[in-house]
This record gives sequence, structure tokens and C-alpha cells, in this order.
Amino acid sequence: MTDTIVALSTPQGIGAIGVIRISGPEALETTQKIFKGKNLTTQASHTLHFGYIMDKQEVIDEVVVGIFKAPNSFTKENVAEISCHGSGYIINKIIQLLLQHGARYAKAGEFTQRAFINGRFDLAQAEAVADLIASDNEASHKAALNQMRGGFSLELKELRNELLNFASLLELELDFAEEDVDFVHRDDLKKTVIKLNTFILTLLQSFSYGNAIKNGVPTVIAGRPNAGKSTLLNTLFNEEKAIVSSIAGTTRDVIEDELVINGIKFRLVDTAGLRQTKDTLEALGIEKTKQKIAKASLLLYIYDIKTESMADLLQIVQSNQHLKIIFVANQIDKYTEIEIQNHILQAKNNELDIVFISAKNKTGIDALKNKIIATVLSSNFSTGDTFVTNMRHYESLKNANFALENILLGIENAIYTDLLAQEIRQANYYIGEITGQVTNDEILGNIFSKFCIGK
Ligand SMILES: Nc1nc2c(ncn2[C@@H]2O[C@H](COP(=O)(O)OP(=O)(O)OP(=O)(O)O)[C@@H](O)[C@H]2O)c(=O)[nH]1
Ligand SMILES: [Mg+2]
Repeated sequence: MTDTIVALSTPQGIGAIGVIRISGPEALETTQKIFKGKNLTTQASHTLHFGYIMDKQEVIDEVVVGIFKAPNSFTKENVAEISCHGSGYIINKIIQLLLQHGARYAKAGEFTQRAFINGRFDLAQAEAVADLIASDNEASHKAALNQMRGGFSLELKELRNELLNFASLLELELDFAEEDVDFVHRDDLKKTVIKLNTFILTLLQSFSYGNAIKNGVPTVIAGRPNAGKSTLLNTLFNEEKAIVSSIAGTTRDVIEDELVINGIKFRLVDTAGLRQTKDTLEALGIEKTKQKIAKASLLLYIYDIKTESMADLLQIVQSNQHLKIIFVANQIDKYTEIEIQNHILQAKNNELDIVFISAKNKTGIDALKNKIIATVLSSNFSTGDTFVTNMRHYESLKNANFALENILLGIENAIYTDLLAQEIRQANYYIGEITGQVTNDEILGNIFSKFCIGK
């Protein structure tokens, strides 16, 4: 038997209104005990009721109570939502009264946990609720909403069911081992496993993009000293974040902040200029630059067309094959039209795509932003609409992929039926971890404790 829980669902602190949520079998009765107005327990679901919250004879507040009857509520239980005036005193008082009348204070994420347990959605969808609340830009909002509404879980569940069918057929085969009949055509099993594995591989590949969407695309501004990296950073942020000077080697430490362009979040890093140096501090900065480049997925390589040759640029491409590079020719205000045209021609011959800017005069910045967005959205970086943003899902997918490869290997080597069945159970276990078809209290506790109270 579940109990009835209560918590403030709007942020702590003073607001115009605060919403207190009560969920559980006794939600309406408990609320009724402190409410003066219509009898809430006999009202229709999805209705609002004006009235007073009373502490015995004393009026605490004028409120509006919304009621949602099981199973048509967020938790699939009876739910009441009291909208009161947003004073800390009133909110605490109402919650205290509800606790006195038998409700229990909700744990972090307990409303969402109940929604999951009552089958409102699967685990991956429940987790997306937290992502949705945390999303602070268009792309992460889209990703979370897509996941909350089903995302990849539905397809994953269907494919898992197919695999489960095979597992039960294999069990049958074991029961009839004496008769030497195959209930499962290994070719059919193989087809299903390949289909599932292909889907899982796509999801695995989507993680770097999904993760970038959620936490910001790691983007490094690098180049030689005095190329104008810090000037560009300041221009992009419209703020003097980094020190700019004509002394080569000005930036020593990494300077990092988030920038949203066209709804996509970037983690932009300005770095120490790359060169040979005897200065210990500068050398440390250059080491940090290299570490940042190693972890980035996008590199904005800033250079001066007079000081770097095509061979230098090609060398940059050579040594940074793990990431996308945008070449940014800076300080074009210093050059003649002919010099620029000449450089464009050379770049074309070497198949290099270049954006020309003047970081100082703020010209070419929109073109650069467009180029950045186009690069992020280009097909080999992003993998379409569905992507994995959650580390836990990524780990389970990796394990599932490993198990599926083992099944394929097993079919190839015609291993014993019981071993094959065992591998299938493994794969199903890991996929079930994502959707919540397989859970344990520890996993659940871990996931929902990361939510805030009231969610
Ligand atoms: N004319 C012109 N000068 C620029 C431009 N961008 C930067 N500069 C100048 O170039 C010098 C170096 O700029 P920074 O932004 O400090 O260069 P940096 O790449 O960060 O240099 P380090 O931090 O030393 O590696 C400064 O004097 C800037 O004013 C530009 O577009 N045009
Ligand atoms: Mg600098």
C-alpha cells in the first residue's frame, strides 16, 4: 500500500504563487481536511476549486486547488495541487498541516519515481523529465522532450521483445534436447540480433553529439601567439573576458565559458598560443592547450594569412584528425583585396574551407557563426533526431553491444543452445536496464535522488 506524499513543486523562495503537490490514495481526502470550500473528494477530475486553507478556525490563505484523479495524473495516483500565495511562511504552514493530517514529505524525485513505477513511462523517459527541467537551450530542450515522449525507448523495447521471443524458443529447444529439433532458425536469430545491434551502434555513435548538446559542444580556439584568439573570444561574447595585447604569449591559462549560437550550446575555450617557448609558465599553458584540443570536438584555428603557409595549415589538419576544424583567417583588415583573393585561391587548391574575419573590427562574425552551426549539424557529427545524452544509457548500450556481438559469434561457431540462451539473456538484461524493464533499488535510488524534491 503506498502512502500519500507532499512537497512544494515550485522553487523555494518568494514567488507570486507556490504550488504544493500531493499525490497518493488519500491525496484528496487529506487536502479536504484542511480545505474550506467544495467537497474535493466528490468533484470531477481535472477541475479547479477556489477556497481557503484552514488551521482549525484560522484562515491561512486563499487558494486554488486542482484535482487529478487516478489514473489520469502525472503519477497515475490521485493528485491535488494547491496553488497558494508564494510566501515561505504560508507554504511551510500548509505543508505542516498536510503532514499533521497523514501525508508524508516526498523524497527527491518521488513523484516521477511513482509515475515510473505506475507505468506512466519507462525509465529513460523518467530520466528525460530531469533533463527537460535542466535544459537551458533549444537543442537540449528538444533532445529531452523527444526522449520524454518516447525517443529511442519504444524501438529498443520492440527489438528487445523480438529477442525475448527467441530466448523462450531456445528454452523450448533445451526442453526437447533429446529430440534434436531446432525451434530457432539460427539465421532468423542472426537477423534480429544484427538489426538490434545496428540500432544500438547508431545510438552509441550519437552519444558524443548528444552529450555535446546537453553539456555544450567542446570548442577550442587555438592558433599561434598574437593570431587574435582572445580578441575573437571577446567579440563572440561581446565582453572583455580575456586580456588582449600585442605581446605574443599573453594568454597563459585556459579561459572557458558557455556560448549559445542558434539554440546550440558551445563550451568555448580560449587558449595559450602554440609555439616553442623557454618560458615555463607559457609552456604549461601550451600543454593545457594541447589537452583541451585532445578533448574538443570542434577547433577554431585562428591564423594570419601572412605568417602561415598552406603547408602549415595542412599540418594542423594532419595532426588533428579526431576533430572538426574551422580555419579562421583573422585580421583581414590589414590585407588588400588581392592578397585575400590569392589566399582563397590557394586554400581552394588545397581543399581547405576558410572563414575570413576581423576579430578586432567584428567583421565576418556572422559568417563564422553560420559556419560553426553548419559544421555541428553536418551529417558525420550529428546522427539525426534520436540521440543518447545520458551516461547511464551509454554504459548499458555498450554492454548490450558486447553481448550482441557475442551472440553473433556464438551463432557463427554453432555453440551449445544453453550458452546461446545465456548470451541472449545478457543482452536483454542490459537493454532492460535502459528502459527500466530490469531494475534494482540501487539503480532507481541513484537516478531519482538526482531529481529535486517536488519533482
Ligand atoms: N588589425 C587587427 N588586429 C587584431 C585583430 N585581432 C586581434 N588583433 C590584435 O592582435 C594582437 C593580439 O591579439 P590577441 O587577441 O591578444 O591574440 P592571441 O591570439 O590571444 O594571443 P596570445 O594570447 O598571446 O596567444 C592585439 O594587439 C590585437 O589587438 C584584427 O582582426 N585586426
Ligand atoms: Mg590570447
